[in-house]
Amino acid sequence: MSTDSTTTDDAFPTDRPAVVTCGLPYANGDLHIGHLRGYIGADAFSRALETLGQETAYVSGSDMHGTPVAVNAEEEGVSPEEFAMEWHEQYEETFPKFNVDFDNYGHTHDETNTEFTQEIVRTLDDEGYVYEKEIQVAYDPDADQYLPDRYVEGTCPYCGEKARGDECDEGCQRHLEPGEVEDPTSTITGNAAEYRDRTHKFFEVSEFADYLTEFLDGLEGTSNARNQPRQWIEEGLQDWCLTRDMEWGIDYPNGDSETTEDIVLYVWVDAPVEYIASTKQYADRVGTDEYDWERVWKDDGDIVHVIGRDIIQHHTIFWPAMLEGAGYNKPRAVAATGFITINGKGLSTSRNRAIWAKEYLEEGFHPDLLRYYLTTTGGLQQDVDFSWDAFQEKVNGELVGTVGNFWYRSLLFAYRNYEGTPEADVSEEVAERIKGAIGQTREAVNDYSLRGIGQAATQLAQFGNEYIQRNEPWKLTDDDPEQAAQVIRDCVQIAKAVGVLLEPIAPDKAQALWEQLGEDGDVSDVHLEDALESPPRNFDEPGELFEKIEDDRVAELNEKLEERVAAAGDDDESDDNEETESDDTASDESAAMADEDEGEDAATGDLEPLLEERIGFEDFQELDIRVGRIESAEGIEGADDLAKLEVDIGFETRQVVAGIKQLHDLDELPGEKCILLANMEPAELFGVESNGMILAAGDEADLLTTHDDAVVGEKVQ
Ligand code: B3M
Ligand code: ZN
Repeated sequence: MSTDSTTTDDAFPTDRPAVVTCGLPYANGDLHIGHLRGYIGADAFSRALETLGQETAYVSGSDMHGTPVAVNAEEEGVSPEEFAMEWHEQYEETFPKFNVDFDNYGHTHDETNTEFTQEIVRTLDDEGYVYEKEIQVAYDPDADQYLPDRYVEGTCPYCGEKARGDECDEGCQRHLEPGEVEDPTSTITGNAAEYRDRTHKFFEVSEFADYLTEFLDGLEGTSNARNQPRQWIEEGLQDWCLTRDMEWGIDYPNGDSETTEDIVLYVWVDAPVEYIASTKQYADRVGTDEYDWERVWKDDGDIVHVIGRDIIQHHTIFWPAMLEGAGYNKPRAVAATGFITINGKGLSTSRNRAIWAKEYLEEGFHPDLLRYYLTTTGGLQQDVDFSWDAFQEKVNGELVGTVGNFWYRSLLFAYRNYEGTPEADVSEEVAERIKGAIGQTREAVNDYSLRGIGQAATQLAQFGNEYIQRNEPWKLTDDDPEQAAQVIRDCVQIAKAVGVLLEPIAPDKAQALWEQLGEDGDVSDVHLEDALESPPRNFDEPGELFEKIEDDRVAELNEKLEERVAAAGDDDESDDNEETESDDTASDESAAMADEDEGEDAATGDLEPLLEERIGFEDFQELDIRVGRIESAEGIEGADDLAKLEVDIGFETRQVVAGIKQLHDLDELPGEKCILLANMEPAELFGVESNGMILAAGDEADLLTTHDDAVVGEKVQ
């Protein structure tokens, strides 16, 4: 069992309508692979739900408001509306090219979203959850302008990293309230900002602490989306400033008072409301008999949010509090993905170290290859590194070598010898194996494991290859034609089943196979059980559906990427993208190894003697020791002392096995910081892979940690 979901007796498919959403892209620039991971991931998940027979809508929209759009529009010298609309239209064209098939894709500036947003804020206000407060707001005297959010930069008060006005995107990922960033400078003029008093509207998020604790206990999805917010709640929730000194955005409802005259709602108020607005637009189009949006959002529908892990706080604290306060339903799951790195380094748009959506398509690669790579390389919450080499290896190995090879050899053999599907019943062994794969998919969906969904399909193809190899039908055609027909009959069924199972991830390729089998209609409309239905008796000569990526192609792509990163200049320190992880540089404040506190002395007689032999600094540097945060901890069955931990180390989540089962309350560990030796050789203990070592002192395994602001991923030196 994966640790990714809480167990539920209410598994998918349910008899309620579901909605799957992905984070709204800011309509402010080209899309890249970091964005695509979320849209493709959510698309694959929603398709997978449908194969289970779950009624599902997949919706999203462009995020048009706020400073992310206003700042970029200003640079281009156009109005935010015109600017955002152009990008919105581009996105609408791009998504289908990656087989991202939204049931509705709207935007936050339209009437539906404006109405919903104002209605929700009005309700929160009427219910007494909103109050006014005078706060200090950054102001640029030269530009004669207030400086909300991205108009201001400074230092994060929590972790000391460089931060933007409303988010610590290079450090601890926290949301920052107006006035919180230290040493603020204006991004318009570069001048130090002044602070001025302004009255703003605040939402009493702190009132929802108990509600949110309970909500998180029942929340499905990835464990990071439960554990991080639990920690924030423990630290004490701050109320949330709902308004900004800007023109671009949605007006505060009942907005004629002096306070609300020159302010608009903060972009993070109206952005998630687009999930509701977009669902309603879909229902309006297909009819509410077909899809009951009110049941989803106001009653008991299953709401699944797929997001990047940098916006967990917005989706697990602010958003559910807003929904609860305004009388709406709550999310069933929040699945938060890790980041994408490129060749082991943080994706950076300013350094042009990214794989752009447009570029990928221009290189002529099929979208399903990237879909497969992004969904099946690593678990959902892990960071995924993209390199053209790794891409080639995965495509050539799993898609060409395993899936494509099996499809082609089975169908070709069947076509040449039987002009299609041989007349025989599927063997018991193969029917059982296919049923097993269906069960695997079902479980993977309920575990929010896209990789599991992909693996169910590829492992079945792998079985198919072994089956054909083991039975050698080419040797049987003369001596035992009946048995030869049986083997090929089985293989054709496996081929079809692999297609049905792979559809959520590689919809075009699955459809192509479907057509090669002579099937009618769309494979995206069938359910998992159809994997067991016989394919048509006759089909035409098949073609190969996957093509090997050659080495010289990869060399060429690597060169191109290197050249453009070099051209962008590697001396540029700013990582300006919200998907970016900071590079692997330890800050000055990294935790020191030695504990200088000589408090209570243990009798030295009980201590292990000090080692005589000294090591050089180089030897020490070979140890890659990192600050980590424990995301989950569970005992390993059959092992008295061992626990399996998932530890976030900034770049990725590591699974480690530690001998602490008896020594710690495992339920208490998620959220705790720890110190992890990251370049420890992987080992397997009780069949569980351990990929690192948690450092602990003494027989009681007192876990090492840091005592200040060292952030997750920082190097211990
Ligand atoms: N527009 C993009 C981001 O921060 C932001 C998402 C909104 S989701 C409601 O990833
Ligand atoms: Zn921070």
